[in-house]
Amino acid sequence: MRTETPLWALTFALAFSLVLAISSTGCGDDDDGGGETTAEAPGTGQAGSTGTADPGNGDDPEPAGGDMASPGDVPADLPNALMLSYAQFIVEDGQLTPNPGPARLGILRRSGGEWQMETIEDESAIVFHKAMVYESETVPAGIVTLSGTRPVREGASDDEAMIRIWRRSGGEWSAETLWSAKFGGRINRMRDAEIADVFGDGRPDIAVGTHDQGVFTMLRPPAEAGGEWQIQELDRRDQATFIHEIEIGDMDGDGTLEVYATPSEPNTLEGHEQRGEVVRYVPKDGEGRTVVADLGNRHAKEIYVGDVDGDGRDELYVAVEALTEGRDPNVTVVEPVEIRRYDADTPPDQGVVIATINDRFCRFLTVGDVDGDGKKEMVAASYSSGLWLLQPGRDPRGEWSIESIDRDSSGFEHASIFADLDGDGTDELYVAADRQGELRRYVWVNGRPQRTVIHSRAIPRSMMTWNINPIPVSMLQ
Ligand SMILES: [Ca+2]
Ligand SMILES: [Ca+2]
Ligand SMILES: [Ca+2]
Ligand SMILES: [Ca+2]
Repeated sequence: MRTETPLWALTFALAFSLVLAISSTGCGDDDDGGGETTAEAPGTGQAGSTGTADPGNGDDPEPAGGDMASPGDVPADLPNALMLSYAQFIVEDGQLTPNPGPARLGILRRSGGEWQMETIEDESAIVFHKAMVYESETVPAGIVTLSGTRPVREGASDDEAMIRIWRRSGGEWSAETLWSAKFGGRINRMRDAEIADVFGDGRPDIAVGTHDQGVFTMLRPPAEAGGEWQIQELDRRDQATFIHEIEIGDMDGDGTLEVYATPSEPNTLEGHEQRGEVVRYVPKDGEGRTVVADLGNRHAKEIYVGDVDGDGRDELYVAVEALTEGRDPNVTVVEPVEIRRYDADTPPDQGVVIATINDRFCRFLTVGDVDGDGKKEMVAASYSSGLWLLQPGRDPRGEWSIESIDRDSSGFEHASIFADLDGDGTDELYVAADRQGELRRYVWVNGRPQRTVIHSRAIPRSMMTWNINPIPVSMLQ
């Protein structure tokens, strides 16, 4: 009997087979047990200031931090929690099955000296790609989720991708659907979104990119409380175009926000050449798609727009995936991951390589201030070579310094975020090390990263963490 592998299964099978190939066993404790709070010294090593990270050539690991460090000292109560967006596979009798479970949102908060995990599941989807806090003067605060579905099937009712907003009332969570859609392909995903006042009317909008079909849509909140959201589709490609990432910023400094997206060709199992680009839209000015980064025979699933170098102007960073040869598990990197920088006046083919990472891909860039000195740092979370700290040098348009934060941290997405959960003005780094089945917190003590495991699961491959975002605990009451 010939069976066709559905695309979602292929995607997840690819993801999980890669994770399987590199996975170790036996780490973690109970899935929902709140995790074990342990302090560890991550396996760090300086990669020097060459702008190149090569895990094969790093120095010997050195212990992190000093004797004064007490990294386990997370305050007993934190005013902010973390939202973890998951896809999950059903575990039966302790065994992992190939059956996807409902989309799952984990809310992890620290209260009374314990990390406590609460979960929300949505049976109408098999993945939450992201969850974000939303609030405007016309819309009460809630958690906005982006979901992806099973493949479209005749007569099925669960194959619409959805943007929903969740609120708690009387202890129960309920969702209001802001936008649900099928895009004409086999699978529907609200793949990424960002929130900002893109139209400049004082109300934050939601900019959404989809996978498949490369649809770019703006969700505009009602002008008056209780009114309807406006759904404005501003671009649509075809089934062979996936958007993985949306960013918003003002790179040209004219006071109007631009929206950036990363359309690329579909993934292939071989992982060979895959064309991609970064495009810009200016919805307020009615300006359509403009290519700002032409990545040739390569592509990116991760970009970051923001003022990292502190000169008052936003710039674009693109994590260009490697060129590789061979199939899993024998993949060779031909051209490594590059982090390229583009300013508003950079031609699309002239991005500056600020760092390279000898890995296959890097799906998360996050920016924060690890030492509270007012200057920002960037963390690149690569697929299998760990976490890297990137800092601009004297010329932020040249090569940056790059050093290892932790080599023992990996995952297909490797979702990471800087967030100041304790509100002390210094960002902590939170990382979903899916291969290790752990959620980890890093703080910098005496200039060195200190790792604490704040949650873990018994079967690392049972879940994939797509995104992490903070949420005020006051919204969870
Ligand atoms: Ca602008
Ligand atoms: Ca800047
Ligand atoms: Ca800093
Ligand atoms: Ca902090």
